[in-house]
Amino acid sequence: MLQLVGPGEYTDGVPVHGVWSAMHDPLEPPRLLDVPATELPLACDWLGQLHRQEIDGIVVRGLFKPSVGATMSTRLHQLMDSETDDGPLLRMTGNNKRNAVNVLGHPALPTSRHPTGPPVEWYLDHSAEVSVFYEDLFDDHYEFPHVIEQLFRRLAAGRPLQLIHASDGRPFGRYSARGFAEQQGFVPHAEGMHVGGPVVESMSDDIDLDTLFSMFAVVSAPDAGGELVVYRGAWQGLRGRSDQLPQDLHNYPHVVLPLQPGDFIVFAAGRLVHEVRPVVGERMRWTVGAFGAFSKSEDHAVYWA
Ligand SMILES: O=C(O)CCC(=O)C(=O)O
Repeated sequence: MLQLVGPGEYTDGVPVHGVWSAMHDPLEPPRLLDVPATELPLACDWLGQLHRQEIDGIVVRGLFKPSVGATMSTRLHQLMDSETDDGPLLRMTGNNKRNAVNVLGHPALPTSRHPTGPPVEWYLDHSAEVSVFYEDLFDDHYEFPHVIEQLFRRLAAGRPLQLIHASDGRPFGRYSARGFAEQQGFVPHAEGMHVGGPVVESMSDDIDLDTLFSMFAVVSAPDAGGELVVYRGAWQGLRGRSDQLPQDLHNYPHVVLPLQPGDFIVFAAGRLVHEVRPVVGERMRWTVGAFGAFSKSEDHAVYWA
């Protein structure tokens, strides 16, 4: 059964149902559609609704079997020990545990290594270097990028989702795998605060960066903690301004999402403040994800890592 999540928090993993008016009151918590993969309609335009800000996100439960996630997280653990000429393959993105993850891939957005985002050439070279590891990660029976592109088309009334390419034809990074170890998480932020980096700025003028979204699949869940919390109304959407978060953020309407292996989420991370609560226990939280945005013509969307 299709559920709208909210208001407030999940209780023991069970979403609280909400009844929504046609206009979304800014004091209501974010609106997330929550649907089992087995009950997805063959075609709908939920991503169009996300684009028009009628909803804030879509959670698809059980997109792949937990056993697929278990295989992927074993491989990711093995890759954590690999070295490249440039240092360890999986790097820490932040400089303290509360705001850091181990990442396979090179985010186009700021990290501790590139506080204003990586230079374009560096990003393209390093993304090509790590792309071979993804071929190993998603085995022959589970072609992850293909599954996501198909899912997107289905949720977006047929609109295609296309990987971004640089003007010389080189592909952007496709995905990054993010491993949150004990105590690691992300402090509250909205992706729209960081869109000024060189890689994002190099994107075609046809892309509407005010429609930025995040999407990721959950590969493994921690014993506790690691929930995604999405807030409403806490940021005015001033691009590139990261100093605007209210002190009393936790009083803002929000949803807390415990996510399980096999779940997939796409949400308006560009305009909505969100955080990942610190992971509790030894089991890592692994996700594989990317960022996306709609074209100005609204007839397709693009993604990159
Ligand atoms: O891993 C998560 O739950 C969220 C990561 C994040 O900040 C994003 O995808 O925008």
